[in-house]
Amino acid sequence: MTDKTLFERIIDREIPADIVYEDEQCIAFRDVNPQAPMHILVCPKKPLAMVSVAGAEDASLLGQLMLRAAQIADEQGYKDAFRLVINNGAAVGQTVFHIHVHLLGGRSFTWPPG
Ligand code: DGP
Repeated sequence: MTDKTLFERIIDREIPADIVYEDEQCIAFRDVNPQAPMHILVCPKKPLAMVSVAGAEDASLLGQLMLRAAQIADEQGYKDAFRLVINNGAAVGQTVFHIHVHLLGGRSFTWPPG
């Protein structure tokens, strides 16, 4: 048995993923169930369950996720045309309790979101 989240297991290379970016703090890989032509998950390596449990000490890390998402979008050809989504809590659709930013692009999106 393991207490690791699915995404910690991807970080630790225990399960495969299509990794598109990695540094000391963050990792980004393609979503297994893509909702757009570009659907990448940008995660901190620190195992924080959700944004609402992050603290002031995590401010820089959370900022890094935004910056890395923008960088990856640019690298993927979606510099000024991407959407970032973070689900915080099961009630709004979070299923993996390790913070991740959904980076989506390559189609039109409606507002408000569903
Ligand atoms: P959320 O619902 O916000 O917690 O998003 C979780 C996402 O994780 C969902 O879009 C599907 C994706 N996902 C689930 N299992 C795997 C997996 O094993 N590999 C990858 N790459 N993505 C996964």
